[in-house]
Parts: sequence; structure tokens; C-alpha cells
Amino acid sequence: LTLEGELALAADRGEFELFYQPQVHLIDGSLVGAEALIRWRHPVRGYVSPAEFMPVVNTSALSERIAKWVMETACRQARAWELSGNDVRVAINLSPSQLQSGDLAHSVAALLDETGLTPSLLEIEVTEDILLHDERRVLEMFKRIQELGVRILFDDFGTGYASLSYLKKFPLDGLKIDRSFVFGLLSNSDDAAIVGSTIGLSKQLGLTVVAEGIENRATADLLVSMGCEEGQGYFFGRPMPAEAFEKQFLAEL
Ligand code: G
Ligand code: G
Ligand code: MN
Ligand code: NA
Repeated sequence: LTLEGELALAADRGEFELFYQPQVHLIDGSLVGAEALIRWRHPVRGYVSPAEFMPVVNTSALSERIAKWVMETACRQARAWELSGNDVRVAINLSPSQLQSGDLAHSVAALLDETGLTPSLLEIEVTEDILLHDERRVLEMFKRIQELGVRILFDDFGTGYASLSYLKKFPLDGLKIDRSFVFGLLSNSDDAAIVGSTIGLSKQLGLTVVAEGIENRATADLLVSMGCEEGQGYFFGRPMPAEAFEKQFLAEL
């Protein structure tokens, strides 16, 4: 069986799960949201990272099916949390192939309708390589999704090829500063310059900025002093199953 075949079986057998990683206000550590990250619970190998299987998913017929499953699972979870009195913004990741499959804006609208989720509690993280695709079509799709009230953020910002002019052209709601710049923040002046400029740029453009890969207090403090308001990283919590996330971060369900 090829990996693609195994993945199709895994989907049939319900072996995929979403883990949730907290996103917090850096100043007081309060929860603002969660990034949903897919895991494959393999019956023999245990949890398999998406870094191993998403590249195969993205070039296969499974791409759209997995995207739908991720959206549906995340929206249902976010709605359950919302109903329990916890407004948790849930961010999902969609690869360029997933963004281009079918009519995504229509799928999102149908899902919001079906679950009753408040649209602003859903975020979509996209990587800069989506901009390699038909610009007009992508722009149109982003607009339709945002008209629903769903937010779109650029993930891994700074690692791609995208020029700053795209920030003007695309109606984004925010940027996530890639962890590769955050790791070196305390020791590397180039990283500090890049992060500082990205925060400044985001503010000037009215975008939310989220720093990823925060692994210690000192990095969080430095980010606050640089004007970054939201962050995510092992220091605040690793990606974890929904039940663990609820126990650690949510009020009584
Ligand atoms: O969670 P982890 O660090 O192992 O994720 C590795 C990579 O897989 C990251 O780049 C992340 O964005 C991506 N990823 C995680 N979950 C999903 C998902 O549900 N869909 C897509 N398209 N990518 C994901
Ligand atoms: O590409 P993307 O930004 O979606 O990747 C998210 C992944 O980054 C998560 O799956 C998670 O495993 C990883 N991650 C999140 N926080 C940290 C961190 O503080 N340190 C490291 N090394 N990885 C992190
Ligand atoms: Mn992401
Ligand atoms: Na990233």
C-alpha cells in the first residue's frame, strides 16, 4: 500500500485528529484562541506529524476531503466551546491545493450556517505560496470568505517569496511571524530587526500580528516591549487534544 492509500484508509477509519495549541495575549497570558493542527493517530506508529503526511495529501485526491474534515471538525469544536461560554478563536491551516479545491467560500458559508458558529471565531491561515496561484481568483475567494466574517491570516510570514506589495493587494486580517525569526530573537540582531519591522508594518497596516514559536518568558517579554500583542509557542502550551486543552485553558464546560 502506498502512503496515499494508507492515508485514504486512515480517513475512512477516522484516524485523523485535531490538536489545539493556545494563542494568548502576551501581556497577561489570557487565552485568545487556538490553532488547530492535524495529527494522524496511526494504530502502530502512534501520532504521526503532518510534516510527514501533508505533503502527500496536498498532491493527492485526498486534499479536498481532508480540508473539509478539518474545517468541519474545527467549526464544531469552536461552536461547542462558544456554547459553553468560551469564545475561542479557532485557526485552521489550509494549503494552496486545499484553498483551490472546489468552492471554498461556499463550503465555509454552509458550515457556518450548519454549526451556528459566530464567523469571527473562525480563522484561516494561509501561506504565502498561495500567491503563486491565479491572483484574481485568490483575491476574489479571500474577499468572499472575509465577507462572511471569517478572518484570514498569513502564516509563516517572512519565509516565503511574497513581496510587501501583496500586503496591500490582499485584504488580510493579520500576520503570523514565523517561528524561525522568533527563536533567535534574544540573541540575533538580524532576527530582532526582522521581527521588529514586521510588528511595525502590521500595526501601520492595521493587521493583527501573532508571534509563533515562543519558548520562554524572556522572548515573550521582549515581544511585548516590541509592541506584539499576541503569541503562541511551547512556553504557553504545546498542541494538545481538545480535552486536555479544555482542562488547561477553558472555564468549566
Ligand atoms: O503541528 P506541526 O508542527 O507538526 O505541523 C507541521 C506542519 O503541518 C505545519 O506547517 C502546519 O502548518 C501543517 N499543518 C498542521 N495541521 C494542518 C492542517 O490541518 N492542514 C494543513 N494544510 N496543514 C497543516
Ligand atoms: O507552519 P505552522 O506555523 O502552521 O506550524 C505550526 C507548528 O509549529 C505547530 O504544529 C507546532 O508543532 C509548531 N510549534 C508551535 N509552537 C512551537 C514552539 O514554541 N517551538 C517549536 N519548535 N515549534 C512550535
Ligand atoms: Mn499555522
Ligand atoms: Na509558521
